[in-house]
Amino acid sequence: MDLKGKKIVIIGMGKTGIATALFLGSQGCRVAVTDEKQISQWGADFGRIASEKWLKAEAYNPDILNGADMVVPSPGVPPHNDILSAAVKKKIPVMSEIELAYRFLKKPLVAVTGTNGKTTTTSLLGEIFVRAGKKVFVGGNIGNPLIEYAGTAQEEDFVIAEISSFQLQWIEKFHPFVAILLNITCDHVDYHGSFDKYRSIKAAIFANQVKSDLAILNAGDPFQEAIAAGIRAQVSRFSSANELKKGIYLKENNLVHEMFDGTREQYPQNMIKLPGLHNVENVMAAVTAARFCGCSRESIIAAVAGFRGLPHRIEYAGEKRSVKFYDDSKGTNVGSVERALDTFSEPVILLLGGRDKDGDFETLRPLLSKKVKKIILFGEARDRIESLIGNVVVTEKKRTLREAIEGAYKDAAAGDVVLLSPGCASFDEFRNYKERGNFFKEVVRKL
Ligand code: UMA
Repeated sequence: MDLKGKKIVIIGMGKTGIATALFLGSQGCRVAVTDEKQISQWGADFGRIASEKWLKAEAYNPDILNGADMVVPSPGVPPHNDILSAAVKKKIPVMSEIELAYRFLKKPLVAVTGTNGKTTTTSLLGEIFVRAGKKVFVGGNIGNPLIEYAGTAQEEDFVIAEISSFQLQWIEKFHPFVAILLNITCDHVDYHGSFDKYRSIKAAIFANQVKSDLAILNAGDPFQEAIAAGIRAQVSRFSSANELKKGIYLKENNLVHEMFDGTREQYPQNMIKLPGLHNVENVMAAVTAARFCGCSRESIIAAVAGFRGLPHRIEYAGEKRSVKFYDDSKGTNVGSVERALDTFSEPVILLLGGRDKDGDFETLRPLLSKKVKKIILFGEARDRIESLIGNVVVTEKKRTLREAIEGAYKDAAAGDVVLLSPGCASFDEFRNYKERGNFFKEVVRKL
């Protein structure tokens, strides 16, 4: 793809926008950048490129499109954004950063998407591949944009990338060698407009695959079963509930892998140190991908056994007066709250709230009656969530997360679990879910 001399517009100057600008600058493009925020609040690295001759910062309006050959929106810029809509109307090509990166990628790509478990599965795959003696770049939505890698010498054997629905929004040829769709539950409706749209965009991860590629599907998801027939790649499924003829499933404390060549291999379930059945599914998806890419069974077992999970994902945050605290701040949608609740057999005091993403909280009702002793709602979303599920179990409202934690501790009895699994974004009180999770741990420590 020859971009020399072209005018490319980048919307959003966060991590993705800055990395994309740097890459395009190195390709000889004229790069016009803009952001809804004041220039002083652009990403920390903007200073590195601010004085480059090929870069021009422009006002945040559709005039930036004059003479543009292409637009690259940052993932957080929704499709209904004014500048993006104007670009589509003017028929200026719009390409996401992962599509642009893909055009310059020389190494096979293992891509992981799904509503929940992406980061865990992507990180675990990285550990497995390294254990198997392969050189990898691990990136994408996990924190380091793929485009950063596209500009390097690309000496690795594989690229392993976490891919979000935001990034899949503007793809055309993006084509993973192995694509994993872990699960789909309702999320990001405020961004995509509807659950159906969100689902169909997730499914686009398989759109350009060919017969020699691998698509890994969750056998427990009716939507994935419905799209399976349209997938050109070989399909392998995983299931934590049922035996499969081909694929990987859980049976009598073993992960049984029925491979394409007719051989069967087993992995002990107790190699998995992460809590919950959802993590067994994440591991099953990772095993399938790793075996397809030539990692040995032994290296997989060793890497899985050594993998202790990631911060803010049902992370043990300490114990006070025999009350255990867990930080699941990454649980920003209803599906992840479900998964977190499934993990516990103890009575749970659930802290739910933050900035609403139009989550379908009513689907939690059966699980709440079964597992939750009390709900404490906090933040901007507290009134809406109360109107949806306020009558299931004892429910109380607090203004801030701090008040919610302190209230939970006051009410908790020995043996209870206090779980922060907010089901909402953090931006009403915090910069991101990490800041919220760290705040939770800090408050718990000082209780
Ligand atoms: N902006 C605009 N107009 C808009 C929206 C945003 O100008 O309409 C500007 C903001 O003012 C800001 C910049 O765009 O300056 C931020 O861009 P961004 O939100 O796309 O954030 P990046 O820093 O580029 O980070 C993105 C991902 N963020 C989102 O998808 C929201 C990061 O995922 C990812 O790690 C990073 O690229 C590298 O690939 C974060 C995330 O929350 C962790 N992802 C969502 C999730 O996992 O649920 C999808």
